[in-house]
Amino acid sequence: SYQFVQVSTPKKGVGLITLNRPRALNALNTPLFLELNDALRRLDSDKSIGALVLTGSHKAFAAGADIKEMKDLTFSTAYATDFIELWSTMSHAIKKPVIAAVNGYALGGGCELAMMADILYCSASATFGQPEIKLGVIPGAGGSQRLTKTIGKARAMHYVLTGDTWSGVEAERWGLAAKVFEGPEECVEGALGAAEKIAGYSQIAVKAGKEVVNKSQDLGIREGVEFERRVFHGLFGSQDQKIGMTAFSEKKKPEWTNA
Ligand code: CO8
Repeated sequence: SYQFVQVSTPKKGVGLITLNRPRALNALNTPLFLELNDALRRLDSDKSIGALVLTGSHKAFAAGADIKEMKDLTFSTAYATDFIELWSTMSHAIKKPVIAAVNGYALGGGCELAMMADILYCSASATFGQPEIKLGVIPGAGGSQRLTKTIGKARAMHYVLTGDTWSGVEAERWGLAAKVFEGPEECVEGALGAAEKIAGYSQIAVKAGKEVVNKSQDLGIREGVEFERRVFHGLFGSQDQKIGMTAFSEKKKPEWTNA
């Protein structure tokens, strides 16, 4: 019953969210985000779902924050309402892995949203960019930080200050995208396939895997390795560790309990 997103479960254990505001190239406004966050939270708390895919149309993953909604915003309103806080649900509150399947434009907030996903896949002809400089502002949803950590300062500075775009092929070459596909259909299928594979593993181990990799973004190597070891130790308290290792020893397929 959403207006701006579509939700389906095209494969076992996989929740697919499709941004659906085609006339505005999926420009991200508040009503869309309220729906997106609701859909993300619902899928995240659904025990039958193990992984999520977020995509847009063939023409646009999302062409950025809605400029028309933003243009009259004042500092005091932005500050008082903590404008953009709404955007952080996917990166902070969702525990299940999210794969972004990026086709067409991923500009400004669209690029930032894609970078909030745990895994980013794209098609060769996808167009990424942080063109906020052309509007008299800068990235505001983590773009300057995530882009720099991923593709390095030299390239990030170039793209944030020029507003130039880069292709899906470059995104993969520079490590922003985990995989690049020939076309949009292959990209979405590839993301759904990976999500199905992830959803077939122990949800408790998948959650731990996502948590430790994300921690590497905030911690130094020493603390990060220590954190990983504690989480690794903790998994020996799970049923699925016993199930997984026993199944291997007995040459059987593990039947996960997610406990
Ligand atoms: N916001 C609002 N409407 C948009 C947006 C957008 N970001 N992008 C496209 N649209 C609308 C157009 O206005 C147009 O609507 P209408 O038909 O009513 O005029 C419709 O979508 C189709 O767009 P075009 O006719 O422009 O389509 P083209 O194929 O000619 O061009 C482009 C496609 C190149 C993607 C072009 O639409 C464009 O440049 N869009 C803007 C891209 C942009 O600057 N994005 C960054 C926005 S700023 C941002 O994201 C900040 C994020 C920081 C987060 C927090 C902010 C505070």
